[in-house]
Amino acid sequence: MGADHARILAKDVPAAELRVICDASEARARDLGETFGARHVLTDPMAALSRDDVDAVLIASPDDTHAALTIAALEAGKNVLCEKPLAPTSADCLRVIETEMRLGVRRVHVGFMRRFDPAYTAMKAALDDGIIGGALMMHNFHRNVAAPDWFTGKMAISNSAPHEFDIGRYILGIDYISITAAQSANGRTIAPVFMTLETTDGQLVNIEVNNNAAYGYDVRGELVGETGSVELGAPKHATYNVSLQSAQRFDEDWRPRFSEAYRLQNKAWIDGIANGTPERRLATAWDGLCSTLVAEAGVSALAAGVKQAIKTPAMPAVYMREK
Ligand code: ISE
Repeated sequence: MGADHARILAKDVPAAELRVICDASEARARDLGETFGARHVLTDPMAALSRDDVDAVLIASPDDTHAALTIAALEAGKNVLCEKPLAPTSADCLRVIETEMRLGVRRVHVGFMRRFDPAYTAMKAALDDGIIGGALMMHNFHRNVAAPDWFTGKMAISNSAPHEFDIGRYILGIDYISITAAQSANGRTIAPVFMTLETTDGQLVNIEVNNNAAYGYDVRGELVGETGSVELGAPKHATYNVSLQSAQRFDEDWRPRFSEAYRLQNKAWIDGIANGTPERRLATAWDGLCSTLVAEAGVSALAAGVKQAIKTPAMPAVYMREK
């Protein structure tokens, strides 16, 4: 994912200059640096964060390093785009928020790029424009081809589902009040997880996460309103008609499926730094906290087998967006 962000920033965001690539593997960092024209290659993130010639840092390291690196970047006066989740624990998300508030800045954004996806944008516009009436339910499918060997069962909830937690909260303009979670008992290492959430406005949101779908990367959604519904479209660029069959291809993973969303998100992030006004779709550290609170409750619901309440604290004024 870091390599893909390096490519986007180097090739698709003219206002950005890719200055440093930092990776635990010097060989990989050097290869990327040469490919995308970064001037410096490092393996020590703190050395990268402290450079005077760096204004902004994109963090795409393993989830449990996100909070510490984000805090270090804030302390070094940098702007941050941190890949989701902001942190696997709400306590670490709160450490980031406390750092921003102590420094009196709001310089952290979180990589919930689906907010910039054209299909989700159309879904939100249909609701905001009153085309389907008031929102009642949202159905979500999130299917990966195969989980990497380091992926755990609860990561379906803590690593994959945060996208649905956030996009549901963003489109509906709500917070969640409860979650139930269950996993199919077919014995596979990462069997599908099914969740049902209730919102502060009385809606129901359900999410299927299947990290071993095998057939393709397939993300679907349907927003159901009082007078209609909006289904998520997926960019299918071609239909193949051969041997008495017609077929369309699935993407192998999220990078091609959400390539436009990543491009728009990263451009909005850099443009917001340049003009001093963050684009309102960019997720903040508070959005990161809200998603992780849901994920923590979801993991507890899965373990306990009973509905878990979700208690979202009042949003500090500094994170409130103008309407
Ligand atoms: C991955 O980290 C992502 O963020 C992808 O968008 C998501 O589809 C995948 O399930 C996650 O593991």
